[in-house]
Amino acid sequence: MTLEIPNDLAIALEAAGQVHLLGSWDSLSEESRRNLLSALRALDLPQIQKLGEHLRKPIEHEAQSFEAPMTFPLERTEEQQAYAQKAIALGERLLSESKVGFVLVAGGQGSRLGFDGPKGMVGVGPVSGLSLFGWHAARLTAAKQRFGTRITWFVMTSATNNGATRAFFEEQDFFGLGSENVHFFTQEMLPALDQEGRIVRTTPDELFLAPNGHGGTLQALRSEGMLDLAASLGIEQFSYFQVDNPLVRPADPLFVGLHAMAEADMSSKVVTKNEPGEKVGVLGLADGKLGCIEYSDLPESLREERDSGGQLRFRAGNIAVHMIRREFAEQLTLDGQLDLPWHLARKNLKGINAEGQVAEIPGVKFETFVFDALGAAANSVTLEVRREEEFAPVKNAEGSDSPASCRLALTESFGRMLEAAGLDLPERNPDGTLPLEVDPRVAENVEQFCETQRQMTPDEDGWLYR
Ligand code: UD2
Repeated sequence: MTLEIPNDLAIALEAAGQVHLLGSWDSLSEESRRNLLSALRALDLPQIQKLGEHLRKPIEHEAQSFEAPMTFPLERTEEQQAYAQKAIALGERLLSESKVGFVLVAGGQGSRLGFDGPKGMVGVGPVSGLSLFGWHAARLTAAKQRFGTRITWFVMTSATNNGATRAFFEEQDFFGLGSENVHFFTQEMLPALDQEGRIVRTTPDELFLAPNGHGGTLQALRSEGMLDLAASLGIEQFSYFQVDNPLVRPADPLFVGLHAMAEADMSSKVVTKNEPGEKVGVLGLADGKLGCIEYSDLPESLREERDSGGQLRFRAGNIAVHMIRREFAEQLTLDGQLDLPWHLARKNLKGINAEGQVAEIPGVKFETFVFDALGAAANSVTLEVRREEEFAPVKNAEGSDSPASCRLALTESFGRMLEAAGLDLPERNPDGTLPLEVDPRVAENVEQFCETQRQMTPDEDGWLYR
């Protein structure tokens, strides 16, 4: 018996303005019909209607007032130094009691990099070639060694890279962390729409789906059972970080402690913006609400404005590193209520047109952003950290924020460790990097490096401390 379009589905699609999806039905094979039906059944049509309404809305309301956030600065008064010491002690205790769980967001596609696979598989170790996932795992192993913390690692993937990510972790034997301590969860995918609000198809039986943005982490933690799991393990706080930055410190006792001492719901690390034109979002208050103000949303006069110390007033560059109280994530996602604003990315999408031909279709992808949850936080800490020590993201194939610039930043940070310990630096490679790598399990900063008595292991590609 040939498959036919169920009546209820046809009516629902018609009502939602999506009947074009059935346009090629008569020419589809049985298998394609089955595929299309299961994709259509999975759609949340009321939600898609809401997304369509966004397209028709006038340009979003622009904020009227902007304020810089209070930050816990790098240059500290004596009082702040004493406070930081207390925070470190508290952070170390919370880590040693395994009250912190680690959330890595790795659901986005590595397409901007031109890499065909999960971005976390990209190798950035200057000597070892260690992958981004491998760096994060090494930092977590280091935390296990330093604080005796049990590592619980929540890794968010999306349908685009879930299989490949899991396969890579298995192939790497979970980097020695134990498969029972690594919990994969997947974020939701959303259909992309054309400018009239119709769902784009990539083939006659496949919809154009894209991950719903890192704001989807919170809902996915809930719907995939991670919040319950965390509660059952006694985890009170989540340390949230992105896959693209191997310099991130997921287990930083100062950050954990400051966040906990302030009884904050959600906290952030920031780096000082290099210059007014640097295109990073800055943390700040827009109309009194804390969040990340996109470069393009900040009026030019404010982008340039300096405070009495001569520093940019809006300089708190967002590096997407947060502490999130577990109960805050629970409250935000209670009964599926999470209500983060939609951000629309308008792009030409490769899909099929009304005639069934492959074409570039002017379309829109919808995402929510995790930092929009800051606006709901009763308390929040903004901690300033050194860019050269904690931020070297891999975003582009070449130039700034590329694997090459990331490797350079890594070797510079290792070079500073050697210099502080009074050791000679090896000769630089032609690309300017040092043939040098310090495993995070040996040291993650100058102080730790100076305390170690490790010998360098010569490797065919350079010197490796491990
Ligand atoms: C993000 C921030 C920017 C700054 C910067 C720091 C936004 C809009 N901007 O820029 O303010 O903090 O990072 O590096 O976020 N991801 C998912 N699922 C998704 C989308 C993204 O897991 O649906 C992950 C992705 O794997 C990556 C991270 O989120 O780890 C950042 O995503 P991005 O590269 O799209 O963000 P970017 O570079 O525009």
